[in-house]
Amino acid sequence: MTLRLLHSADWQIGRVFSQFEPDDAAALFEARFQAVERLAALAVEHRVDAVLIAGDVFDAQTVSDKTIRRLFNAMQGYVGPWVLLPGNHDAALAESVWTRAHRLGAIPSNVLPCLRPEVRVVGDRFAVLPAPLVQRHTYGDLTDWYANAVTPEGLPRIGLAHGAVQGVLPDDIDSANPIAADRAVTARLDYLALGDWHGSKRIDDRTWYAGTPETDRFKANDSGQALLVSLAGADATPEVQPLHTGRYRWQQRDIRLAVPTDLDTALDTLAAYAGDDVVQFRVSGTSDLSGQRRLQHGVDSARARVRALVYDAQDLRLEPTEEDIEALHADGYVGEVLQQLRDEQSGPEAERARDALVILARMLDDLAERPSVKT
Ligand SMILES: [Mn+2]
Repeated sequence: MTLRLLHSADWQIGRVFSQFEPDDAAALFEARFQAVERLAALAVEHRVDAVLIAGDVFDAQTVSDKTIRRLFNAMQGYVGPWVLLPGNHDAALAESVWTRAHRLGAIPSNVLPCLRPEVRVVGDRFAVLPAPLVQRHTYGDLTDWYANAVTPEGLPRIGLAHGAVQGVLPDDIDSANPIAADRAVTARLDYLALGDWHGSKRIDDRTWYAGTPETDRFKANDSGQALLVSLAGADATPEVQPLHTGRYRWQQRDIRLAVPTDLDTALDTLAAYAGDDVVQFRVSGTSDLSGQRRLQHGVDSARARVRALVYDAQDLRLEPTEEDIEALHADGYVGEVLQQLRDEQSGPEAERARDALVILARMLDDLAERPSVKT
């Protein structure tokens, strides 16, 4: 009978998104529990034999008791086995988030945290070989023991580990924690379920990163998924199908303003963002004041529509045109200040000069709009 597993990882429950405004940060915090609820529903829908979570279930050892309890509540929709592995963020220290969860009595009987590297048979269907991190960083390969691990005859051997497959991933991964690239072969595993890399990624036929079920950073390609793994029998190659689980779409956009149509591109891009987008929007290059005004309007209106938006115009240089300055009615002393700020944008105080220029332009604008006031 086909063994079906749902492979997930890097839930990072309790993650605080302090780079965003508080209401947006709270929604992103909540979204991680909702992703677990969706995983439970998928586990039921696909009638899996177990759900495997390859580490970093919790984002930190210090998450609140309430967060711990809420996580296990979010798992209630699926009553089959959940096999949980500590990662670098929630390592199985002597005193850890796991020992606290245990003391709280929060862990249901169908949830199996694997705090020790020992074979466990799950539901008489397969043997899992967990390689829990017991500290945040290790420099030895915690999956070394797999090769000599004895598992019951006839049961699939499923590895569960958290770390960096050597020689395959770019080096900006979360932590050291090396895993040999050929581990599935050398340890005769039917499947090796990995975590730490936040996008879904195939290493070989039997070795996959699931990625995080809810994206949590801008650089995480193919995140927001879980893997449905089907093993038809002994020696069969696993069939691995990504299932969509994520809600929010994290996107980063850099637009350089050089020719007039670049501003249209920027405005069109902003206008296309929708409610579940989490956006980092950067502009650089140069703009005149009227362009800057339209851009700011586009940003403000997008900000009120999307989940979260971070706007970075640090490298945008303002070049007021003669028309801009004329429209501001800035002659005499104010006109000189304006010219000075314009020039200072290429000096050491560039950022302050640009900010001052924007503020001054806005004030002059406001004054110009009031008919009774002459500048
Ligand atoms: Mn990790």
